[in-house]
Amino acid sequence: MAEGRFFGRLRSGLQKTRQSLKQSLESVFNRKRVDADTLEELEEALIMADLGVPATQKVLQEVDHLVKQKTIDADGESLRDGVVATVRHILLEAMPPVEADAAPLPQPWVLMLVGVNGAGKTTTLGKLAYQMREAGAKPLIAAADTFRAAAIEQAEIWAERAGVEIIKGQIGGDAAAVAFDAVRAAQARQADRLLIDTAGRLHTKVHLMDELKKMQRVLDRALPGAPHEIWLVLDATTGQNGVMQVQQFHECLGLTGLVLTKLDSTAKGGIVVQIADQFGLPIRYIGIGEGVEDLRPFDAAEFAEALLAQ
Ligand SMILES: Nc1nc2c(ncn2[C@@H]2O[C@H](COP(=O)(O)OP(=O)(O)OP(=O)(O)O)[C@@H](O)[C@H]2O)c(=O)[nH]1
Ligand SMILES: [Mg+2]
Repeated sequence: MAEGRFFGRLRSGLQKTRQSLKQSLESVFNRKRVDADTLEELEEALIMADLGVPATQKVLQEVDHLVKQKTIDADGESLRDGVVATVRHILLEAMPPVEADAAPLPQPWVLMLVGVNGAGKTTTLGKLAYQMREAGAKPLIAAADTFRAAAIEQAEIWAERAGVEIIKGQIGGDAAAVAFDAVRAAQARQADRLLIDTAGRLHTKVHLMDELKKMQRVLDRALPGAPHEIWLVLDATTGQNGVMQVQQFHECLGLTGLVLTKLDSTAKGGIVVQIADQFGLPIRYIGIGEGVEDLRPFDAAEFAEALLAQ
């Protein structure tokens, strides 16, 4: 698929966020002269856009610095450049590292997707399976959400859509046991990626979080070193509560990445900047729709541009 189409999709996916940022920032950027009032207005607009206090302060300090250094002019239009540059800089810190040594992936490479109810775990898993298969890999899906019959059916629909096989357990069964069996199945079938869907749970419920820790231990027993990645799937429309979710899931499990979903249906995409700033966690993917292709690798420059371009 052409890059242009990809970017167009990202741009239209982020339209709501862009519109809301634009509305609040436009009057700031239209100022002829930057003074204390302008900076205060900028601060308010960034907080409203869910950048959070620390990231907002960072942007303000940097912009102030640029004005004082005369790197940018003290007018609104230059201010825009300063804001874009600072936001891009913050987002760059959340870019997944480039695998320089290109070490071969463990076989199978095991990924757990975790998150609160309805965050988009199963959907993301389906999109990922599809993309991996398109790229020539052989993924296997494990439906380790044994809470609801509908959850297993939903994973089955996605497996079919993605054209990959699925391992499922019994409703009410032990999710960790499903994960264990799935590792054995992946080995037997020579699948090179194992994608494990887990049941949604509140980050505040200790016993539910303990179940994830158990799955982590059981996976390591089935295949030392597994799971190789644990990604938190985060609904970007939840705003500030998302920050708490990252904190608690990370404390409990030691996350290795984030996926931010529903960026197409929220005006609060600024939360991405806040989370990038606050946790040193790579944002692996962003979800910009419900379709099989609506999952994009996170690209800081592209994202900043799609977010703040005029
Ligand atoms: N617009 C939009 N909708 C999404 C996106 N990702 C997921 N959804 C929708 O969000 C809803 C919940 O998605 P699921 O994948 O079922 O979420 P889940 O985390 O597996 O939910 P539980 O298994 O109940 O915890 C579904 O209606 C999805 O279609 C996205 O990027 N954009
Ligand atoms: Mg699910």
